[in-house]
Amino acid sequence: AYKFWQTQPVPQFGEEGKKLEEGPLKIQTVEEIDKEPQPLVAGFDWVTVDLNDDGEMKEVYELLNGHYVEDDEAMFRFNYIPEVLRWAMMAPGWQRKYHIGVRATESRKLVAFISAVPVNIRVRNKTFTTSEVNFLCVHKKLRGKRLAPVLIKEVTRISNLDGVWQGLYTAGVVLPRPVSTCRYYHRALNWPKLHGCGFSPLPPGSKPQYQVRKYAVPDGTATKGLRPMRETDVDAVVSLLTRYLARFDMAPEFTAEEAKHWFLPKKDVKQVIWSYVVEDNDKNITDFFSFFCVESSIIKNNEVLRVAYLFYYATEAGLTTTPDKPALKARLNALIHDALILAKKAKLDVFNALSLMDNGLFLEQQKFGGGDGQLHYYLFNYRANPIAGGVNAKNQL
Ligand code: YNC
Ligand code: MG
Repeated sequence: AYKFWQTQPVPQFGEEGKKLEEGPLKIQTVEEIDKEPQPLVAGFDWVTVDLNDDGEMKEVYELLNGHYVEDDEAMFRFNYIPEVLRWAMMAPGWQRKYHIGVRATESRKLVAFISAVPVNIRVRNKTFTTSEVNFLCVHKKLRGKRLAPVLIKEVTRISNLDGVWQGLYTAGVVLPRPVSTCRYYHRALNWPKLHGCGFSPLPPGSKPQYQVRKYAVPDGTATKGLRPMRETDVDAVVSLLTRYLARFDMAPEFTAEEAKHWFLPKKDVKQVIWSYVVEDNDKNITDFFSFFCVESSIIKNNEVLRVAYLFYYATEAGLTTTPDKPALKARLNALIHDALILAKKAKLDVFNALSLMDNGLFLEQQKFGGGDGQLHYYLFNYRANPIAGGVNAKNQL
């Protein structure tokens, strides 16, 4: 088992248990790294994809739309629209050489893809740069041919040539060896639609109108001072979020430029990201929350589900010197309740969250239910002791 992964600088199964000194597993220099990619089997070529080119963007979109991640029962498949792909893959520090594709030599068809963006991540008291790898995809007709390891080695090589030695990624599958594992939780916003497509069963003894009533939310938000985040809030949000994330063992570090990219909506046709702040009477930003939308295709009828994912949040209520759990719990419940109202207004059908950060303080009260899905968090070339509730919320993508 794990013929490829057992050759890679990742913690292997069977080594867990003892508390380890944290840090890189393998130290190399740029001079030792191959200057050329590993050759592909005959009939296929390496390419880099130009996501600024509408035609090439469409090719990536079509590959992912047809061949990317499905749920276990093959009912839904992520439908990454170009707005989402730009947001995810053209974050600050992005470079075209990290948008790696494989084309069939004859037809020029794009048949495989992998990407990465640089992310500074803190694991306990150490901060380092990682390549955050995402959108690994092989056309269904080329599965099981060991192409995935070749793509992974290529994105590693490109990272290494830039002096980046660590990787960060998530997957639904178990690989050697997760640093953290989270569960997905779902909160219905549009129950009839979720029921109609098979996502939400009718609980025994219930009736559709009871479910609709259970998940109804008020028309307007309740938190005083809540408003959409603006560009002038970026520094205040970075300060608040940095202090809040310091409470967790693993978290990304945001520069102002990154916060602007990840949290402020672009002038896109379709909105991807929603971010809100609470401004108090003294004009201080005391709270922040954000969620993004990724559509999923309903495979049986070709409709789309608009799925909200809880993204980052922070509140001064979590930063008091003596951690005051009841105050934090009350504040987070108020904020997330408003997030549900705003997501409903934005015509999103379901709100997802993971079992990470402080989510345990509100999931039940806000009527989230545990799903079947798990998300495993991985670090490449870094030994770390297990982390409860890894927090790179962006890795839900
Ligand atoms: C996966 N998701 O175990 P062993 S997530 C990593 N991530 O290796 P083949 C995976 N490895 O067990 P196929 C993986 N899935 O022999 C499978 N593997 O050691 C491993 N699905 O390769 C697998 N996208 O080519 C096995 O498999 C080896 O043809 C088998 O291709 C796999 O983006 C895949 O789920 C996933 O498109 C491409 O099934 C294909 O089946 C597919 O024979 C649907 O591969 C879409 C899908 C994955 C989404 C994601 C994160 C990827 C992270 C990759 C690792 C990055 C490491 C860090 C690098 C930078 C380091 C620096 C610096
Ligand atoms: Mg393959």
